[in-house]
Amino acid sequence: MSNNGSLHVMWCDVMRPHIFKWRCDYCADCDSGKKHSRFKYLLNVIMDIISLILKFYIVMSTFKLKTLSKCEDSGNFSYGVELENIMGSRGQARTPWRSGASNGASLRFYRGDRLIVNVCFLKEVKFTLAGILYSNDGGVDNVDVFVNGRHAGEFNTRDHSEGGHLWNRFYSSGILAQHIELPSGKHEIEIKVADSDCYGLELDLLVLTFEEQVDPHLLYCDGRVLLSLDPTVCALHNDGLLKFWGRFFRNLWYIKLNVCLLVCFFC
Ligand SMILES: [Ca+2]
Ligand SMILES: [Ca+2]
Repeated sequence: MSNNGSLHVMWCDVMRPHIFKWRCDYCADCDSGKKHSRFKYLLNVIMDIISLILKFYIVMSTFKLKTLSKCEDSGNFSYGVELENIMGSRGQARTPWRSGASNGASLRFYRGDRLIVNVCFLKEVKFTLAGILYSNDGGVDNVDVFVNGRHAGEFNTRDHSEGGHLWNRFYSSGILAQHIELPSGKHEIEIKVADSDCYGLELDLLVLTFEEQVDPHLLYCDGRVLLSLDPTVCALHNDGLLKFWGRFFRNLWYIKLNVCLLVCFFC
């Protein structure tokens, strides 16, 4: 047998183990003394190496899954609600793309803006408002959180600026409220910007941590955004000119101003 044939036989002896079952035909050919071209031999070596890499990847993935299940065994089940999705499609003026944000986008909010997140449970639950991911580039903002109309927690954003670069850097508010017990049914979580600078802040993700696993498909029922009736100049600018005029007639402050101007005109 030629050197090439000896190599084939050696290869078959080494690779005969069952982890390379798909190569059995090739090895059987080798055993029978059938010669293969050098190209075919190298091709099979490359295929075996790719197979080894894939098997290694599968083993590592399995290890990761086990690590996750250990976290669940500790009794905590965390779920996140992407807050920009409640406003609508991503990439709009109020939902800018952010590479540093969860889901790749966040929700731009200003003083007086409110966000209603309705959550649904099939059974009684006990959970923690584990935090809200946010970004801020500018003055401090104050955010209140209510559960079914009752004040549950609040946080202040970091007061610093780097010329706009910090909008893509997201921080956690920290735990807002613990040991919240709610019966089955629909419940309301409200996030309100109690105060802000002109530029407001960006809300990214609301994180809830439960003591027992809940159905993630039923957790978020629906939500809505209630924009401030007294928006900051930055909010008006961000929403565009048309929305500006829409707000002009809805806004109480402007209505009062118009009434004063009319009174002055007729006097
Ligand atoms: Ca701010
Ligand atoms: Ca997000």
